Amino acid sequence: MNALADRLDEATLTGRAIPRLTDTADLDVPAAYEVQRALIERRLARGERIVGVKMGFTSRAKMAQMGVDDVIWGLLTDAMLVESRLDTSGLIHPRIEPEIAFLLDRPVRGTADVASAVGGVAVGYEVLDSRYEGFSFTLPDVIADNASASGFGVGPWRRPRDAGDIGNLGLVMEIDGRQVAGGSSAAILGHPLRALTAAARLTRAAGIEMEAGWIVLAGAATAAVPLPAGAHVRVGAAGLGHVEVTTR
Ligand code: OOG
Ligand code: MG
Repeated sequence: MNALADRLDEATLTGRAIPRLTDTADLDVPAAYEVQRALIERRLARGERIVGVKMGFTSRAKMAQMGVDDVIWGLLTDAMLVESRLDTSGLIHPRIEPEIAFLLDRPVRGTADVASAVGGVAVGYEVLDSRYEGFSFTLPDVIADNASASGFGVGPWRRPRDAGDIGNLGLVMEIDGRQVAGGSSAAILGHPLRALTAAARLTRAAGIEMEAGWIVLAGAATAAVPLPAGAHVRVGAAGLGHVEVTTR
């Protein structure tokens, strides 16, 4: 596990893609999550802190884009949080996608009534950067690679009661004023709160407790698009406002 995690970690640090682990290693899903854990350990050893969970492949659009058909999860660290500017020069082949984000007000101890732990809802985005050549992978490969996590940003937090029903929100992503993706939050497992429940279930099964202050990305409702340098990206969700990022 450690040797595989080292390969992924080095690809992340150097910005150089590697062949898929499954080309040469026998890797099933449980083993892939062990590699993911070892990869996160390397980040923690460099002083990073876990700040949340990201869900992946919670919509058909994403599953179809990547040819994978199972919900996966990964961990977010403080170093991945993007303020409003992102230097893409150290990345391999970044992509960006719209997200719905939840902020937890209290720890989540079980899977019942996960919604009551939510203190905030926001529109967000995720920057993906698969460490694999050609952004191509099998399910165990992408799990080991921490679900392609690279960066993320969130817009203004709304209290859940002010956000209203988030089950069918229109999502729009623009790059330099041109719409590049659009969809509905209903595409996320039928309702983004289901992604939160799935996050609670899967992290719990892995012995991880979601803490107060953690952010959960529900998974993109649309396919991801290439993120160029020198671009201005704006992601909006009806009722949740906007979040913007400028790349260089
Ligand atoms: C894997 C990450 C998927 C999502 O929101 O579905 C994901 C990938 O597409 O490379 O973050
Ligand atoms: Mg995502």
